[in-house]
Amino acid sequence: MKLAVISDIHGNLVALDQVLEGIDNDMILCCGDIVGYYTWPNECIERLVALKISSVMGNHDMACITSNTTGFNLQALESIRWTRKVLKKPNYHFLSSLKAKFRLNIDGINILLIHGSPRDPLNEYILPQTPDSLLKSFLKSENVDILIMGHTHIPFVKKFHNNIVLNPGSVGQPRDGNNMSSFSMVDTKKRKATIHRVSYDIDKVSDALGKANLPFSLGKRLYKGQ
Ligand SMILES: [Mn+2]
Repeated sequence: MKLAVISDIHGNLVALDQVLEGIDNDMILCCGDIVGYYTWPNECIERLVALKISSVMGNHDMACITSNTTGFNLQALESIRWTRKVLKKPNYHFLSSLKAKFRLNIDGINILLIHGSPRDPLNEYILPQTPDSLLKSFLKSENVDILIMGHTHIPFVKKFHNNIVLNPGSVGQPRDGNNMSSFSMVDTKKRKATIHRVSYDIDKVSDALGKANLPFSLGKRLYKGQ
């Protein structure tokens, strides 16, 4: 089966729609952080619901439903406050229903989806430079063939024999110096994962921040891919 994996949308509907336009895969999965930062949290959730995209819970999704913003910077905090004000009730319930881990089996292959890491599903950052030994220990302890994590907004694919550990990068706020939206395609039969990038209208997202009275800096970082 051909899967598409998206993550860290952060209420950036312009980016999400651009990414979805390029996806005709059998199934789409999401690694969390659907909301926070940008101005279309309701619309992003509604897209996921309409397209039956399964998602796990991200730390921003959790902050939005609990209002616990421990560890958040000022911009993230302001944005969570704003999101809580505009979020519609059914969408609040949707976020509340998200699980920390999502397991599925496709073509006999065990796949695990998490926002952070297996040992800290919401908050641990697993980066491209994280030692392979740790990634391999996660594959073993979780008994999975393909482990997919988000949270860092930095894409990578690592292959260990037939197993894959990957981060699809971020749809709504890439942070690897490339301002194009990032997502991944996974071919479970061929055991192959690839990263894809698409550009979108950043001006539109930046302009909407001003109208919502959200920090200008959230738009600035989009142009830099930071
Ligand atoms: Mn995030």
